[in-house]
Amino acid sequence: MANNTDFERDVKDGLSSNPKKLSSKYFYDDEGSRIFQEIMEMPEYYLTNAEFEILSEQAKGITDALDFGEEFSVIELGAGDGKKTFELLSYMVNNGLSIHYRPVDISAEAIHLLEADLQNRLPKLKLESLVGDYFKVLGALPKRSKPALFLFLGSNIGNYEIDEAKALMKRFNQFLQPGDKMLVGFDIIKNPRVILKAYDDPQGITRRFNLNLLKRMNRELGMDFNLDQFEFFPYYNPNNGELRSCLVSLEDQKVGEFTFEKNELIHTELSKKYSLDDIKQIAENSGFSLRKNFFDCKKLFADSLWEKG
Ligand code: AVJ
Repeated sequence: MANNTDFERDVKDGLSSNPKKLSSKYFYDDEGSRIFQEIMEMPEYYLTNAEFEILSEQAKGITDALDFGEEFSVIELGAGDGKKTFELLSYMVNNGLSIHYRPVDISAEAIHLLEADLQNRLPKLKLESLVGDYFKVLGALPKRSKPALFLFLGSNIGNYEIDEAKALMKRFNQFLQPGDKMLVGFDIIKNPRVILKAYDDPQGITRRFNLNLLKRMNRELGMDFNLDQFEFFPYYNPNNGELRSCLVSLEDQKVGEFTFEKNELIHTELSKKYSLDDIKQIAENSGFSLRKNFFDCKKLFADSLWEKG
């Protein structure tokens, strides 16, 4: 788990750099995870429904493509509420497969809710939840005698610049054993207005999600941000598929040691959108071969199945 000193150091570095930035990984304190739940329920945020459709309607296709036999583990990086994953897991369990599910998440609250819910709805599932940073948790996993499917869903990969994404997948790759597979969720390039709408929602839920980061800094780092002095601004560049979110300082102001000019930006998040070509490149660049892409009926989203090697 990211401890307070990591958080403090990253905030200091980010607010001292030019342009100013904060890492979106710090969105997900317990409150942030709750706001993200609200985002996933917004009609504009098509990503969740599209991936839900893939995992529920193509559970058989995905399971068959694994070619794993009766018993395997499913290790999910960034499990969140696990609502979509439930669809895939229940198909597997109800078809007599013996699944050991290990969800990993940074939010203890999110993962404990998920655990209670799953235990209740799928009592035959072997469940072991893991709270903390991906790599700390992966490093502590015991050696497996059965194959594993790693899940990195929901377009979490979109938070990384393309080179960082390749590096991240390379690092994940090292925790896979030969024959293991990985299912990665990508948001696909589409009509620019549809993309922007998903982040610029009229209800202001995404705005609240971003401002919660300032609230968290106030609470955990003793800072003194006035939330009314910052405006949320998401923008999309259809030339490169980058949806970026930022906070705009509405006044010249000082918060502790940091000065903000009027209209100065704090970059908070990259939510990258991909072409099918990008996906293949990332896979091949990080030690995987692409086995098959699974799409929703509108081709808004892809869950891409990769094999190590
Ligand atoms: C969880 C990183 C996939 O970038 O779409 C949703 C987070 N940010 N609305 C995304 C998010 C604003 C989301 N991911």
